[in-house]
Parts: sequence; C-alpha cells; structure tokens
Amino acid sequence: MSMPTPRPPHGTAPSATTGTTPGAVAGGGNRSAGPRADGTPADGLPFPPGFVWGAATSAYQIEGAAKEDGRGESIWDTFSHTPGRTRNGDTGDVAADHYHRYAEDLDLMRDLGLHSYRFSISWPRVQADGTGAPNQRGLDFYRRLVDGLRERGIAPMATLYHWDLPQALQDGGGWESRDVAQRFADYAEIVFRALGDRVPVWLTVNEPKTVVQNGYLEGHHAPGRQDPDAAYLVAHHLHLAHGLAVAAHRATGTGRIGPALNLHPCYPADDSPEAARAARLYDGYENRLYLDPILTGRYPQDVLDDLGPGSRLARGIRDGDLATISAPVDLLAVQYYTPYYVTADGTTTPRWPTSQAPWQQIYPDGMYDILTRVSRDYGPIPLTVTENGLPSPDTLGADGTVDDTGRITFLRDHLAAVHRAVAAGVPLESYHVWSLLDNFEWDAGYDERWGLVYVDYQTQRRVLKRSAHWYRQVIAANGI
Ligand code: GCO
Repeated sequence: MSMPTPRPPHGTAPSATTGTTPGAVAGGGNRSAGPRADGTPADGLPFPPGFVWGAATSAYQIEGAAKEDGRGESIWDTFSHTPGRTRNGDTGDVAADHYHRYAEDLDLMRDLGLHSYRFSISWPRVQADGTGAPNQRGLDFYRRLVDGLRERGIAPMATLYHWDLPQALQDGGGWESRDVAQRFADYAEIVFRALGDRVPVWLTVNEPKTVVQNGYLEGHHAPGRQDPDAAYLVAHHLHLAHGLAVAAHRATGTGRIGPALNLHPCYPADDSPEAARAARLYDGYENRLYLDPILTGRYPQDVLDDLGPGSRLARGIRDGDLATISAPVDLLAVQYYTPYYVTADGTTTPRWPTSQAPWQQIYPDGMYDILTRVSRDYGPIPLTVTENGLPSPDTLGADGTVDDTGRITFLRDHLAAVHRAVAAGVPLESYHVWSLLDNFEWDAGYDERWGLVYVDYQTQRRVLKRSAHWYRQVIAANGI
C-alpha cells in the first residue's frame, strides 16, 4: 500500500538541524532563533497578552535524595534497581539532585523569565508507605519549593501523581486494587491542606495512558507488567483516583484542578475505509478512553465493545464511579509528542523522522490537530500544554555551550502550531516545555536529554542550552 509523499510540516524539514551559526534552522531557512532586536517576535507570531510560559519536570526524574528525610520507596525505586529494567542500570537515586539544589534551579527559572513551573509531588515523600500520617519533612521540601517559586514571581503548577506510587501500596495490589484510589484521595487531601492556598493549579494524575500502556501492557515502565486485562482495570482505578482527588480538592483545596493527558492524534495510514475504521478504534484506546470518562462521564462504547463485557474494566465499574470520575474540572492539561498512523489491520506505521526517542515522530501539525479536536469535541474547557519537547544527545562544547538548535526548530514549529490553534479560538492559556532540566527518562535512563538546561551528572553543574537562551527571548517577546 503506497504511502502518500510525506509533507514536511511548516516548510521545514523535521529532521535535526545541521546549522552551526546561531539560529540556524533546518533546511537553511533564514528565520532567526528568536525575537528581533526590538523584541518583536521573529516570525511575527505574537501570543495573546497574558499568555503563560513555563517548563515542566517530575519528582522521580529530577529530585534524587531517594532515601532522605523520611522518603519511602516507590515502584520506580524498585523498578530502576531491578537489573535489566533501565538503560545502563540508571536509577533516580541522585538524578539532577534537585532536592538539594532546588534554590539554584529556582534562580535558573527566574533568570529564564518563566511564568509557571510544573513539578510533581512525590507521594512516598509525603507518606512513606502511601498511608497514614504525613511526613512533615517531605511536605516541608514542597513548602520551600512553592514559597521559592512565589517569591520569584513564578506560579507553581503541582502534579499529584507522576508515577511514583509508594511500593507498599504496590505490594498490596497497586492500581489493580480499587482501594488505592481512596488512598490517593487521602494523600491529595494531605497535600491540599499543606499547600492548597499557595498552588493555583493542581494536576491529578499524569498520563494515566502511559501507566496503562507502558506499565501494564508493554511492561517497560514500573511495575513492569504485561497483563491487558489488568491494564484497563488500572485505567479505571486511575480515573477513580482522579475523581476522588477532585472531590477532596473541592472540600479542602483552593485554586483550579484538572487531569494531565498525553494525547496522540491518530490518522488513517491510507485512504481505505478499513484504515479509517482502525484509526477510529485506535483513537479510542489512545485518547477517548481517557478524555471521555473524565469529561463526559462515559467510557467510549467502541472500546468497551472491543474489550468485551467480561473484561476486568467492565466488571470493575461500580454504580456512581462515572459520576465521581466526571466531576467537573477547571482545566485540561494536554501533553503532545507524536502522532500515530494506523493501517487497516490496526497496527501503526511511521511517517515522519523521529527524534532520539524512536517512538517520537516529529509532526508539529499534530499539536494543532489535537488542540482543535479537544476543543471541538469536548467544549470550551480551558487548556494548558504541560508537556512538549524532544530528547537529543546534547553535549557540552569545549567553549562551555550546548548547541541544541534542533530543539529550537522543534519548539518553534510546535509553538507555531499552538499559535494557529489559539488563533482558531482554542482556549489555551499556557505552554510548558518538557523539560526544564535534563533528567531520568524512565527506562531510557540518562541517555536521552530532554532539558532546556544541560545537567552535567558528574558535577551537577547546570548549563543553559542554546534553546534555553532562545526560550527566554520567546517569553520576553511573548511570541516567536
Ligand atoms: C511522559 C512523562 C515524562 C516524560 C516525557 C518524555 O509524558 O512520558 O510525563 O515524564 O519524561 O514525556 O517521555
């Protein structure tokens, strides 16, 4: 089946940049690397006044201090310490040592001019075993972090769960156990009471789909299972945890709250009706299985039918669950990395060059498509992009600089797509680059560098990459 000729998005080849002069872009384009000298956006794409620019991280990927100040063990401590599970046997024991270097990192964020910083709270740092009285030393770290952000004029955006489930709860069944959803709500309440009035935006569960697919279908993320029947029951309990945390927020928290979903536009790989049908079901598993229960109170029927009435998901849904799960939320966090092209037999086929991460096809138009689709299909819910970026094998030059112009090309192309979506009426209020710092990229360990800021893991020295200098200009100009 012949494939249509790939069309480079936005007139720039999506392959990595070869240019060495500042601002060089793929394909020899003459666009500058940032706003003009007078501060106006280089490409003439100003964002709306008040648009919020940020960057994102997560606890296990940057904090380190894995056994400090009462932190308990998480499933990612167990998984990363299991031989063969992570590249080079890398773990998050030290990571970017953010737990000790947070003040320096806060100054970095201020110097970049960030308006918002999305981080996650480590559940086992707050409750070592996932239940019981809170660990005040753990909460104190997040109090210091949040106060440090506010002192620097940076809005905290806190994710409650970014995959580091306390191991003790995993020992009791983990997300296959409905009880863990309630434990999560109890933990969320502790955090709301400790930080609630200082955090304007809360995100409940980061990427439930990745927990389901990587943790329970493919098994290359913690807890390393390959059990499809368990996987979709886990999805339900993650949704329940989200809904119970929203209820806890309404009772104890302040600010706004919503889910953080990674969404992948799913396109038919050809123009056959079979491919269209297969792409629709693929979209069900990739997107609607997460969007629909939370935003509409229903599971997608095509997915339920495909799983069958005897599935653990179907049997795990109890009266009232969907009402809990679909409690109104204040915003939706969208995380976009890659599209999928689905063939008639329901498998996928690549279409665009990938980044250093082989799963990531570089396709900026997918950002426009997913943002406009969410607004079209789910109404005017305020949106924020909380993750978008790519890894590259960045190296520290002899001159002390890190030339990651491929990341500038990627970010500018995706921001141009964001700009188009906003111009089309999508109620998008902010954009966060993944990631602020190079960090532990799960089973890929430290081989993939996703940060705007280079981390020399031997010395923990931070070096702004070229993309960080560029992003600072974008923020200052409020446009690209
Ligand atoms: C995710 C996670 C991040 C990853 C990033 C790159 O979306 O998978 O939120 O922790 O590091 O997306 O894979």
